Amino acid sequence: MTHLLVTGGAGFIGSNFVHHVVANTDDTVTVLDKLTYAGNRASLAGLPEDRVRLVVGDIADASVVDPLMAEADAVVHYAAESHNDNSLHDPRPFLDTNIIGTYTLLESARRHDVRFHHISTDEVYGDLELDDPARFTEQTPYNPSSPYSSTKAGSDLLVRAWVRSFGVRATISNCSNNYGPLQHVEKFIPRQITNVLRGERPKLYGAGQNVRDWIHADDHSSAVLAILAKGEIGETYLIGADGEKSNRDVVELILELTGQPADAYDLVADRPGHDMRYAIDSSKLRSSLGWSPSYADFTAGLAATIEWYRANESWWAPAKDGVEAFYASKGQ
Ligand code: NAD
Ligand code: TDX
Repeated sequence: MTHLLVTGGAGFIGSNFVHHVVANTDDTVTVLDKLTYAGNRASLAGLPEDRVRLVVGDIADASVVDPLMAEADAVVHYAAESHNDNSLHDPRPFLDTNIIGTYTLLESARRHDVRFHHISTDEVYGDLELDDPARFTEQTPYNPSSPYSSTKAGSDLLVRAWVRSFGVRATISNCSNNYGPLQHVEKFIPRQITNVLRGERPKLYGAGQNVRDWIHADDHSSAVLAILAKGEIGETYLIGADGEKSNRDVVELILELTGQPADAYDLVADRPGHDMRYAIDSSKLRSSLGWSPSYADFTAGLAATIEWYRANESWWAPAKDGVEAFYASKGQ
């Protein structure tokens, strides 16, 4: 049995990971989460108390991190400021959490010689043109566009340096866009689902042509467990499920699955610096660690996600009005 320290485990992907760990392993988990606007205690509701403990605190505070690191066999580091639109409005928290927070965790893992897995994003590679046959690989040069993605790129480079300079036993994964239950309504898919559920129209940035490569959060979790179990120290693994779709196609599918006309959406102001396309080549993860995704059917996964939001309005409703007021102030 392993004891995991999961940072950001009350957020979207972190909480999905904790549920996945409880369902699929004997491991115990301490979640360290600051419960920012994006963290939600309710996302961990129903998990067994003898296996999952929540500690509310900041990853940038060494006095909080150190005792938790000392008792862990491994740390899985999800905590981050994660939303591009927020990073364009106020970049500072992204530097504090994504850079200083990751540095604080690395120093603690170094002191206690704890295995470290760093969760990152494909956005560190910048973007691709729509007609480019290329996909991102582990060899693609870093070229981040936004304050968010540049702080994630910086955090990845810190991890690499701590492996090489100090022998920290770390791996990194860079995953594509996640969807599934428990995602904050500020993000694209939950925003559009909850708009439709409230009788509002989905909002597409620009012309809606931008492409994202979708993976179900549960498949992200199984990939992370595979890397923890079998990944090679110092290596980076790209995680993706061959799920490229334009934003317009995703909105039209949400409208179809909810019985709305296919054109019942609004085009709104584009995101400044909006990355055009992300696409992941996950061959290394598949061939070297034998991982493959379980959610092959995006339409079925999206339909189940819509049903989750329909059944869990009390989870998302408190955040919805504030998020929409923020977007309205930007013409989005
Ligand atoms: P999220 O915003 O839903 O959750 C982030 C969590 O971190 C929240 O619970 C928040 O309270 C917590 N947190 C923030 N600052 C903290 C701090 N200083 N100390 C402790 N906890 C803090 O984010 P998410 O979408 O679940 O993303 C999780 C991770 O996965 C991030 O590192 C992100 O870069 C990465 N990632 C996300 C995606 C995606 O599609 N959402 C894709 C690839 C990688
Ligand atoms: O209302 C919207 N309308 C819209 O067209 C919103 C909120 C978004 N969009 C577009 C912007 C993107 O092209 O949808 C796409 C997805 O947007 P986000 O959900 O904000 O995700 P993205 O910017 O692609 O970043 C996500 O994937 C990579 C996560 O938020 C990051 O944390 C992760 O690193």
